[in-house]
Amino acid sequence: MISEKLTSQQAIDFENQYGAHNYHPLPVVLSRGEGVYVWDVEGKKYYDFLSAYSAVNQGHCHPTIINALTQQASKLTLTSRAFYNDILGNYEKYVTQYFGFEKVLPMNTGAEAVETAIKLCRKYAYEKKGIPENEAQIIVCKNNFHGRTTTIISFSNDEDARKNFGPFTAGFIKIEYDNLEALENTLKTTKNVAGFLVEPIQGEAGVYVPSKGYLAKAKALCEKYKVLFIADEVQTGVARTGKLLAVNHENVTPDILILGKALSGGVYPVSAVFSNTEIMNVIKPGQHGSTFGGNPLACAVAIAALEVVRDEKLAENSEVLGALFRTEIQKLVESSDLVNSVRGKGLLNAILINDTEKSSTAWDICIKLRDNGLLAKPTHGNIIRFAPPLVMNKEQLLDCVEIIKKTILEFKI
Ligand code: IF1
Repeated sequence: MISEKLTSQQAIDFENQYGAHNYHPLPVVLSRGEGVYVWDVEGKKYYDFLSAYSAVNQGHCHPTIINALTQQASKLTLTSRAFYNDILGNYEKYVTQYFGFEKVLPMNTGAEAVETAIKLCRKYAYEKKGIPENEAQIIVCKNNFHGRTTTIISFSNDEDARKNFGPFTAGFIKIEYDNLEALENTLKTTKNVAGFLVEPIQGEAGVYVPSKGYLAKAKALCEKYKVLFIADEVQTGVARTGKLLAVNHENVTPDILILGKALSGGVYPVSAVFSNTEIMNVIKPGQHGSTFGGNPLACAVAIAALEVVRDEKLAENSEVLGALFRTEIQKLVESSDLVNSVRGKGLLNAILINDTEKSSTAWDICIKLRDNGLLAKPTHGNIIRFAPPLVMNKEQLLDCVEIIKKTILEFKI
């Protein structure tokens, strides 16, 4: 047990000296979380307006989820899939019925689930559609973010994510996001297309909400050309956008659904790939897996996390408070020339700062937001993502709106 209590600066120095420098965190050192709040080591309280990139939808340390964790942790944490256990089957039944799919393949991180979906899509294409082996193509969107493994960055166009990590995996075609003509042209002219992998809202790219009907029409095109529609809802799923899944806004049922992050409420790494029996059964014993995939602790935590989403009506709350947030911030857009626009769905929102991507303005604003008691972080230079836990109430949201307005109106470039 590490007993030494560090000051913020000591904690930062230790991370600098002993940790890889693969992040540039906002200078704040957190030591406690509860609901919509986090506290730093000096005891200062903040609203968490990032929710660990939408993993903590249920709020920090939700008692129902923590209780499930501690109960299971003292009973059975990991059996591996070499043996059965008394909770995985229960979980698989619960979670497939919860999201409306026939089968689930449990993994741990979002990237692992995306990799799993890619493998599933390719294998289905070879074994059920007769695409020649190693010729499968998967259509993806420019400015996508699906994780950081070598295959996933192979189809990224973010140079920071790719540089000097090659050689890359073949078999991916990039098209414009929210462009149905580009999708149809590619489907018409490209041989061996196995699937279309898409984020219902592009989170990392800057919370790009596609045109109304895009997802439904894209799914229809996939049906027409017999390719699998794969929805990556790692960030948009689990009530974040005001529905249980972002695809629910358009009544779209993906052929393959990818979840992660808030599937566990941020308490434990839990991800999952959902599909129907025909697709999922192309994977036979020994062809895919992971030591921790579907472990008892993950199952217990995920069931509790999903019960919280349902019992506390988090999707409905996200819808209502998200609309209120955008309405209030729109007033700021009209009264400040520092904020160009606000966009989002449910409680996944972002503001566009009136400065270049290369400027430090968005970062500097986040430093001031921190000083004023609200934690958020820019994505791509001049965009600040706002994604509080979905357990936030109206009073807290309006308090946060006031902090944001005050910070922006007082900000001097
Ligand atoms: C980081 C970004 C967000 C995701 C979607 C798969 C994954 C993610 C749509 C992979 C993960 C995380 C990764 C984290 C920060 C965060 C992020 F900024 F990186 F892009 F949310 F926008 N699909 N997103 O958003 O899931 O393997 O991380 O569990 O890498 O810094 P993971």
